[in-house]
Amino acid sequence: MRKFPGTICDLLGIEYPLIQGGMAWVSNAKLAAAVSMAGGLGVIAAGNAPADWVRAQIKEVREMTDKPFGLNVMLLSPYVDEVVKIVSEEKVPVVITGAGTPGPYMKDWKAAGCIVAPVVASKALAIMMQRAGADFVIAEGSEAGGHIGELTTMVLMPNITCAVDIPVVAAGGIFDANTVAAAMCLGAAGVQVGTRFILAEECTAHSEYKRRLIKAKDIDSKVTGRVTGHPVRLLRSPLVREMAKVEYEDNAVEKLEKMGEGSLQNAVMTGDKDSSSFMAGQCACMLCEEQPAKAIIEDLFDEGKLSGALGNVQGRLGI
Ligand code: TUI
Repeated sequence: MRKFPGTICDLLGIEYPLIQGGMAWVSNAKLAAAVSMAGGLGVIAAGNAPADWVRAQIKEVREMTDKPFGLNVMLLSPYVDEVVKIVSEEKVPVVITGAGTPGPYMKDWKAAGCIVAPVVASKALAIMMQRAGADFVIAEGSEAGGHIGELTTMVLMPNITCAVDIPVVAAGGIFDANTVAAAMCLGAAGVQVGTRFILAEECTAHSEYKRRLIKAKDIDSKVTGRVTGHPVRLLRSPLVREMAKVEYEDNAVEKLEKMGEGSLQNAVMTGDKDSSSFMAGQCACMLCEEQPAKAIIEDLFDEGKLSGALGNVQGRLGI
């Protein structure tokens, strides 16, 4: 029997209904290729990177694998107009958008044959994206790392699955077979997993970033920037403490933007604790080791673990 019927596997031509999160600077060609080769959808994150870097990463993935891959376009990027054009020129198989509304770009991307999947954090945006021609949406709850919306995955998923007819992929808080099973219970056609892939052996993020993820406790997950209107979830650090002090001062928006500038790139490239934003989802506290991407995927979709999770549910419900 075909594995994972009724998921995004057929649409995307992948083996596991898994999308690797598009994490700025973390999700480069090497990580994306490893995930795609292991049967998921590997994703390059354009983040705030210049267009030349993005084009080079696409070329690199294609040199490493013939499997489908995705490009995550962060719509607040200063280079967004150029990156949007690269998507069509390179006929990127799957384009995922974050931090905004991709409506104006949709027609060109569809004409170039791309599959388009916006990340949404509300029902209204999901409906709007379906109308604009999205192939599926990724509902990202506020357990996720990085830029987040208000609602948790548990509330966002049912809100969106009942409002649209296109497939809904769940994101935020998914890191093992139990949480994959929970997402499927909420009607997900697949999952997007970010934070756990920072601990992939093929992920080139700095060892200090990985060390902080492994030692993180549940209460180490913080949200900064609520006052700027761009809340960001990250791990507790000296920089986060400084940001919290500034948050309610005069000109907080400008000050926070200045403090945050380059801080994600610093986390990934230098690991310097005083100038880094170690973005991570709430699930960081559950992660304990570095593993090959393939082993992560096999653990997420381990048949024994998935059927164990669902068997336990049936057992407790007596059905
Ligand atoms: O985009 C993300 N996560 C990100 S982007 C990022 S880089 C960054 N750096 C500094 C400040 C801000 C971002 C780090 N993490 N996830 C997808 C996502 N999209 N989450 C929430 C949303 C979202 C929010 C509002 C999508 C659409 C939206 O629409 C509002 C509007 O524009 O109407």
